[in-house]
Amino acid sequence: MADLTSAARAILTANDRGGYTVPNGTVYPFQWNWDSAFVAIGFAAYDVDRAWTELETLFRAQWADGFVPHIVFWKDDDGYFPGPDVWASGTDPRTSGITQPPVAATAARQVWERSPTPEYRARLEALFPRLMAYHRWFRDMRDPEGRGVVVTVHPWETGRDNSPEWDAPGDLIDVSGVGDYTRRDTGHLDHKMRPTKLEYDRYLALVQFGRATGWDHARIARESPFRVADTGMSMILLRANRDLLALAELLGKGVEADELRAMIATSEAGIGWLWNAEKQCWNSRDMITGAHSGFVTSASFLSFYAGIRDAGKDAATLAHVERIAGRVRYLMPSLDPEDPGFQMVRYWRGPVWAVVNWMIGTGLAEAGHDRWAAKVRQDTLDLIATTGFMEAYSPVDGGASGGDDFSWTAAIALAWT
Ligand code: 9WN
Repeated sequence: MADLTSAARAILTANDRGGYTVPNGTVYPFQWNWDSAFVAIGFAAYDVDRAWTELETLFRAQWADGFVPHIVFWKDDDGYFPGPDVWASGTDPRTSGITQPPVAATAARQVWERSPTPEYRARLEALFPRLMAYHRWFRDMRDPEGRGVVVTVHPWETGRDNSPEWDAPGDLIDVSGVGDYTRRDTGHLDHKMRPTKLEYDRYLALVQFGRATGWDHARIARESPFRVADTGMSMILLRANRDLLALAELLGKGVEADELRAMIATSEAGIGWLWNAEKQCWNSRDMITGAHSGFVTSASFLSFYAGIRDAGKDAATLAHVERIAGRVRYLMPSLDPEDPGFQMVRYWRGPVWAVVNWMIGTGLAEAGHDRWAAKVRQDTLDLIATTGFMEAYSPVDGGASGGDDFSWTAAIALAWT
């Protein structure tokens, strides 16, 4: 374990660009939103000051309306496409125009609880209004109907980029005007581990759509050809709202605490819309057609993390865990291994991701499902110890998927050892 911990620290050190950490030095040379939140949780295990800095740097890129981008382009680098010129955010620093799963408030609480000193309380107090503004932005821009879910307008926002959950909703995206472009990801990595050309065309068509609106988020929420209630982001925001509420109470922020209680109540009342009664699983739903995705993915297991306690749904969800555990060596595959589209090394269509496992395992432990919580944690640590700090792993044989020396995988090793 000592070796794993020091190797994990070495990766965070190598990927530190001064105040923020790149997910991986070659493939992803900028600051990513939810990566930084997990990285802060990892830093908190041994350097709380640096953990706060990671979050503070991310929120220095927050827009005036509370939005926090999914990528911050602090420095130029040609190694990634699409770069800042394609996004054309018009902001300083330059950023993307979409967000990512809001893990930041959960990370802030984790960091705070590692070292609740007066010095860090001051930093928490300074960050709190920014976190609050981010959560209000989600409420106002991404749940305009008050359904208690998060409506995403881009697969990249979900962090589960090529999940099959986005296939059918993606059919409505017109890719005829996308034009030529050169991908960089397939220059660094085996194309079999990456999204297809059609998926990239869709990603870029949505970037072009957002850019044409001048990144007007209200308009994008109304008019985007891709609007999906993502079960992952919805569960993650519900959890983050609970964590932010705990911080609001700690800081004596009564008005904000009431606001957060209202957001939580809205989610608790509405999130059941994402329950697929036929498949007996949590899944995403297309806002345009109302259709359930019908896929059991790793996001289907985030309900425990979200703090949802429903005996019937919990039992059905645990039955899926048991069934899947009987099919693969390592939990939790990003797609049901019995699905015909399961591919063990293709990104979000099969591989295990350490950060999702951390959320699933944390939720299972909090809900008292100790056996499964222990397995998810141990499988994650076994994968890391055997294969290295990879981007993701085959749930079948533990082989590598994607890049190596990954910051958020190192962070989870630190959080869990
Ligand atoms: C697009 C950085 C990011 C993660 C995402 C993961 C991958 C980017 C890409 O890498 O997405 O945001 O270009 O493939 O899917 O979850 O935040 O690690």
